[in-house]
Amino acid sequence: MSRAALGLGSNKGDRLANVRRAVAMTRERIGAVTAVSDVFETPPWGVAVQPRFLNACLVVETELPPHGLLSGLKEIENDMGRLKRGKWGPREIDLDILLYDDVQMSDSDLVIPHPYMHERAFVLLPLSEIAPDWRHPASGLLASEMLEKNNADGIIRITSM
Ligand code: PH2
Ligand code: MG
Ligand code: MG
Repeated sequence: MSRAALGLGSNKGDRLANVRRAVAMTRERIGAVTAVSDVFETPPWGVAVQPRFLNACLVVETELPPHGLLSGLKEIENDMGRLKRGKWGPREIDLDILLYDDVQMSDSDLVIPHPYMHERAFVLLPLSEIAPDWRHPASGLLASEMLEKNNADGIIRITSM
């Protein structure tokens, strides 16, 4: 059994319903969800001119190997009506693998840990709540320590899951 930390984001449609539905589908298809963060509204990062996101993180226990997990998450995104749009543009739901045990891997489809997690407060703030002891396998830093190096301005806690 492995443990993965996932990041969830939505900035299109009923954002809160999308995030909640994605958690339910993760539970049905991926494995036991052992921790869920609060939901935060966050300013768009990367492509700045787009609607604000709702972001959250969860921890799931799964038998799926990294690429199997990635396929399962993409199926959830597709089944929730996500269309191929530009990189970093608006989406109904985005499900990203942040951490997978202490795995470090990189190929053309998948990079673990997530290559941008250390520079995204919208990931690090919810992650620090649910995985306070989980160190980034490359840097050795906790989410809370990575968060200190980032600007969390404009991030608002909206609700619990
Ligand atoms: N996801 C992106 C690009 N920018 N900004 C915020 N605030 N939240 C996201 O989830 C997000 C983003 C690409 O996946
Ligand atoms: Mg993403
Ligand atoms: Mg993604």
